[in-house]
Amino acid sequence: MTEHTTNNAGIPVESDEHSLTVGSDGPILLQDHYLIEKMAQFNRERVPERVVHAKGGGAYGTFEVTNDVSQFTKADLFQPGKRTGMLARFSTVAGEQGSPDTWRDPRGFALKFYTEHGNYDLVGNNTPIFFVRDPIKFQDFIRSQKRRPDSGLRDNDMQWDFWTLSPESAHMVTWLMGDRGVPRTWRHMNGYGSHTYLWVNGGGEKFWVKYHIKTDQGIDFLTQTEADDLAGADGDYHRRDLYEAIRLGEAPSWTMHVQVMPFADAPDYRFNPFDLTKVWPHGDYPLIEVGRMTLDRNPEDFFIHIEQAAFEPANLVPGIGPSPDKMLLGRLHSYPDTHRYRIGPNYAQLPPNRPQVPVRSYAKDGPMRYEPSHTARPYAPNSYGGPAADTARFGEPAGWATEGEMVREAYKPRRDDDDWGQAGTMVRQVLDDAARERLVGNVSGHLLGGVSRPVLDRALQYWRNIDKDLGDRIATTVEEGAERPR
Ligand code: HDE
Repeated sequence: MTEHTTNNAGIPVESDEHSLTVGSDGPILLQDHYLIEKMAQFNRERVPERVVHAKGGGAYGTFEVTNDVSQFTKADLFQPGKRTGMLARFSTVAGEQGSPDTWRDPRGFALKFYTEHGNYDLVGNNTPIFFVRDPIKFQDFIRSQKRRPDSGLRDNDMQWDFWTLSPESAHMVTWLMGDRGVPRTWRHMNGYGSHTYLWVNGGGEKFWVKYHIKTDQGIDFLTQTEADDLAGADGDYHRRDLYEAIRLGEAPSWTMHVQVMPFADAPDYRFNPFDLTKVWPHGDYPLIEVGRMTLDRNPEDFFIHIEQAAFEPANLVPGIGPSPDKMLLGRLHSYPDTHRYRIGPNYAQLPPNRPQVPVRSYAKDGPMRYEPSHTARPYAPNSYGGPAADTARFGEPAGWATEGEMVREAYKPRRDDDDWGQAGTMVRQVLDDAARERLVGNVSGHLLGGVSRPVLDRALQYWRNIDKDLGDRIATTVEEGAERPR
């Protein structure tokens, strides 16, 4: 039997289809509380979309440890034999809520682990690097990828203008314009923590780590033509793929590895280990397996669990800390700030965000709060049995020593630090001939999509700086393309 409709207060409604009127042709009555509730609720259905990473999808799953890394970290989720519930959200960066999943863009790879010491969030991308290395440039970078204030259109000229004026972007742009710039599905891409993080073991020893979360489905990509076709045929291609795979019982999995750098290596390493535009070559620091994450549960309600999911790099649990990466330090502030604006100050109480351990914080009240306070008195310290910080167990901050004058300066370049070197190595040593060919095609196609001089000249020089031969080939292809009637 069909259950009866109620209003939001649980009161049975009189009709799903007819407003309350005076006679069937008559005016609508203000006392039709249900009609007004429906209209009002509808007007408030949206929360603001994420300012970046607006379009995405995700699922719940489990992380299980498969290798003993307790010598490097005491974090409870990485101890031998441990299984921890988790949530993952994948996304594009620049597109809006309804934008096609197959636009060329980095993909967000955001993970939330519900550990015994609260939520650990590892908010990464499908790239081990990023476009800029100082958080003060992030807003400008994102605006150059989004829409023009005058026309409301995206604009390749704007993108290349920013990139070529910010040569530190070269490594990431090479990645983006290559095959990995459009993964076949979210299941067929790797995730990376991208930043360097600090790990601390039970004896207080410190290590620098980088996370690599490798797909067990194998890396696969879409060509530009396939991606363009799909953008028209099925804008939700990636969201659909993940949902359907899990619905059909084909739970995707990824194997997490870390590169571990001894704490004392950082000052003399040949690349600045905290520069987000650089990788650590695996020959220097090999991958060490940690565990496997499997996503096997679709959210029961997309809005509640995915749209209101709030990831924040500041959610670091005992045994894990930040590094001096300026981008990471900037992010520690930015995410909770956007959640308070986008979802509301009590976002941490919502189902995807609430920890699976008791919350005993002294926070209280505010819009939409519904979990009672467990602090006996609303202040600390108090004499009535309220929680008290256990500094003996948790008092040691996971940090590092530092000193110096206040300055506004770039990182000091190291032996092998420059903006072009690692991008060139990728072109020459990681890509094969066919992948290089596709890279030339992708870049020249993009440059032919409305990039004008002098930005175009700078872009051709940018590619020659990365690799002379590749840059020449791009220049030739662009010149030939420009002569062809379009
Ligand atoms: Fe983000 N980023 N970001 N970001 N980011 C957001 O947070 C920001 C950066 C990443 O699925 C926002 O909730 C700043 C790097 C992912 O919900 C915002 C800086 C990396 C997601 C924000 C960066 C990321 C976000 C927008 C420069 C990879 C989606 C809405 C310092 C390592 C998470 C929101 C999800 C989302 C700020 C740079 C990854 C505005 C200021 C680098 C995966 O707070």
